[in-house]
Amino acid sequence: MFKYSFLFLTLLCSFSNLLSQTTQSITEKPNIIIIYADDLGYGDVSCYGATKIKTPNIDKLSKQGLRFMDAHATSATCTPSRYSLLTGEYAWRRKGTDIAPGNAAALIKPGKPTLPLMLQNAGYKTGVIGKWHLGLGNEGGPDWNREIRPGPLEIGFNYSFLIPATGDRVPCVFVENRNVVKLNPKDTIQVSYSIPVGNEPTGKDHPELLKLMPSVGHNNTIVNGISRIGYMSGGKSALWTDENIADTLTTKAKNFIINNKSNPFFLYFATHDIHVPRVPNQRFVGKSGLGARGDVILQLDWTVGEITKLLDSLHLRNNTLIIFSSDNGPVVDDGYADKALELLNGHTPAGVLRGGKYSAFDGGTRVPFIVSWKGKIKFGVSNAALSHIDLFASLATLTGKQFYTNATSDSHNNIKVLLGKSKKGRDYIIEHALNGTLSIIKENWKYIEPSNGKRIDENTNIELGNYQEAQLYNLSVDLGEKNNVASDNKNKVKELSELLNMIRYNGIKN
Ligand code: NG6
Ligand code: CA
Repeated sequence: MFKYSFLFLTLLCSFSNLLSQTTQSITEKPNIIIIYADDLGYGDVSCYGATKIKTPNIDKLSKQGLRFMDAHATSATCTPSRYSLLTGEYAWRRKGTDIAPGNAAALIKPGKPTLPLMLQNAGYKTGVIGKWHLGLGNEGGPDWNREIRPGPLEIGFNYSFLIPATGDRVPCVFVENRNVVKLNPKDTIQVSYSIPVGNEPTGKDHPELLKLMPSVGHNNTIVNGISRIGYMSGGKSALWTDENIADTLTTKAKNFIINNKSNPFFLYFATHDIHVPRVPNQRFVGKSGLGARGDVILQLDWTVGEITKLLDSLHLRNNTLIIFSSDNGPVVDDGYADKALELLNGHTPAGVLRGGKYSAFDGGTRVPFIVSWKGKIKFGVSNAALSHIDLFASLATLTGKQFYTNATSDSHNNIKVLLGKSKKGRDYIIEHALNGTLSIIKENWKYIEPSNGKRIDENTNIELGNYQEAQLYNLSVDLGEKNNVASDNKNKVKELSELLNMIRYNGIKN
């Protein structure tokens, strides 16, 4: 009896040793940097085919890694995309995760499993720098004059330096950890999204004070000669200067890297570029020949170069996984008369794709996606289907925190795809457009569910992709979604609409 138990124990020990060795050998803890651009389109950078603009630093990153041709943000707008990226859960499962006003309460509640929390538990120092747009504070939104919580520090980040919402929404101040930066306590900040507060001039009443005119909306409080969405007063010493946002964020990101170079770190670097208002630093003004929109693409490219050069100089490239992508597709005129449309000069921000930001067509969510990890990822191009929703489970698997992959059934482990070790991408991709329309892509067939939503967004002139009848596109021959072949492929429509509904209602995991 004793003999057998001993044998059993010995076998068990060697089995568990073997198991831990295997786990150890696949577990790695590289530094992880996600550079998350805003509104950058599939056709906006030269390594994705842009010819009217050159993005040498992004192209170089692509040459040092893998460029995905079929990678998707989860939504066609910012807030839901970012919610999904950080939680691994489709935002459309949660009410209140559409484009958030600048005084929204925290949308990701403390206690929810998140990407930064998972990495923190894996031993990482975690930081978020840049655009947040996921709300701050408790119900009713934050009091900007006090400690602001909950925020990133309550959901897994060790450090944060934020644009609270967007560049075009008040308050136009940075929040570092729990406080507004450079706030004079005697000059308190008031924010409202319903009624004017204080005596600050608005773009609506004082267009003569503007250096950049709105084209749609964006006519409330004027800050730095630009009128915004929402009203604010006070906080004069804390107001940002739009021309310096990219410099400030890049410096903060570089400092975070330098300060954490000796331990594994995760940096979620969410640039303001290329969102509106597009106000490039003087160094980039006029340099693209495509107006402000092109100039801020150059500024974004510079930002990427600053980060990669710093990593090179610190000899961290062998030990750093860099992911570069965008939160949603491109838009040309997004509410300011910055001549983006007039100066396009034949540039096609969405490349061959139909639609753009806000849209159910692929222009809404198919975005540039580059991964680079020197010595680990081979240079190349991948046609595998990939979604931002999978970063959570994939990075959990990489860093040995697999149990987190059960936290959300939406996020699947696709680490092999991400690292270029498998060409078989995600089984299906779900896309989420403004006003809620869902689409599904499986084996290059794309189904867009019927919708009563608007066909065209009158503000941006973007085709939203909403039709009352079902749409089916064969993306292998029709990436531009021009021929709706639903009526000739009724079985495919049935199969995909059923699969979409199953995912929508049951949250199945393949
Ligand atoms: C829209 C704004 C647009 C932009 C967008 C959010 C108007 C007319 N349009 O409502 O300018 O701010 O919201 O963009 O106000 S996102 O990339 O953050 O989702
Ligand atoms: Ca965006």
